[in-house]
Amino acid sequence: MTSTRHDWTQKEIEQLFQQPFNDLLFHAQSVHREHFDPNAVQMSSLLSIKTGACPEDCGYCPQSAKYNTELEREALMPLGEVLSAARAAKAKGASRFCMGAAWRNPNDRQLEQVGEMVSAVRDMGLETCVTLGMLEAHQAQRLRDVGLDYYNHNLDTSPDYYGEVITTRTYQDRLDTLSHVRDAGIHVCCGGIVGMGEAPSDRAELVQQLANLPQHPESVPINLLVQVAGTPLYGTEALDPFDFVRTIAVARITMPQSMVRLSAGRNDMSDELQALCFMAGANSIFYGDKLLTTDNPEAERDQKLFERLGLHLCADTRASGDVPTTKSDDKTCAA
Ligand code: SAM
Ligand code: DTB
Ligand code: SF4
Repeated sequence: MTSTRHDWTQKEIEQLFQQPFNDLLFHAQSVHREHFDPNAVQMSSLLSIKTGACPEDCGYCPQSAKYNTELEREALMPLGEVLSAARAAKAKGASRFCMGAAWRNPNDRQLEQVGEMVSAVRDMGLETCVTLGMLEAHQAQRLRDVGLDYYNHNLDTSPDYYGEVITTRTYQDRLDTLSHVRDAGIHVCCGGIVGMGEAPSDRAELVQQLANLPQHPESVPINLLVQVAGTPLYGTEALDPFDFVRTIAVARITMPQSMVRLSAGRNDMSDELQALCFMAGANSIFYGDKLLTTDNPEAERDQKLFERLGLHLCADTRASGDVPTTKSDDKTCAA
């Protein structure tokens, strides 16, 4: 049984990345099988509950007010609309509903409004996740009290490359929010984006940061940059797809018990590339035809792909519609 470590050196992680591709995939798939049903995939659906006009300057993001991306800004969505989107996601087979807001951080009034959405979505028998930007400790506790299952907050890239991408908040700000979420007892969803022009060493450092957190995130989204015209990173040279697969594999090896999510960027990936990502240990996807503001594969295409690959959904305690009595976790995808 592989042990769960939190002391990875950069050199060790770089050596994992540099293994011959077949060796790396075999390694990752072997680790995957120790902990998970290799044919089970978890599905989360996303909804942007507040869109655009964000004061931050994240160089990849179509929602930053600093870039002209022709995105229509939208105020906080009314509760009823959120619930109909959640109902539709559940009917299509999603087990988790993730709500994202284009905020630097929520204020306490906004947090209460999101809290109502979380409670109502949870009552529908879905797991809940929100991503709202930076949180203070009391805000994380409040979200725990309303029953939030997961908070998504990404490190995005390595500490070294970070300043090339974002200047309006620091790496340490992100680590602080993550520790507030962890301390509140909410499951952590934390990953990053590759294909932003970073060096191979930056991808290794990103994985190192994630794997050396005091506790591994329960969910690790690996996003491939979705290039949006008007953002500073538009036109970045495309990442070699095999390097994307390698990133998934090394995340799987270093965080053996975490769900690794093949996240943004699937719309531009072939079915074969996605299959390689599942082989490398990805066991979660974003499902539904939209991410936050950009396109994701149609649900029907994913259903067909699952059928062709013999993949099935993770058994989910909430899928029956029963209101859970205990906080569910991802053990339902366990080997
Ligand atoms: N505003 C909040 C924040 O940044 O924490 C929450 C929403 S933000 C859109 C959530 C995450 O989406 C970002 O941290 C980033 O990792 C990811 N993301 C945003 N734009 C992306 C893009 N063009 N390609 C890939 N991932 C992206
Ligand atoms: C994550 O790591 N990826 C998702 C989710 N967490 C919030 C967001 C991807 C956004 C892609 C660009 C967009 O659709 O706006
Ligand atoms: Fe704002 Fe989040 Fe986009 Fe950054 S990633 S610009 S914080 S919405």
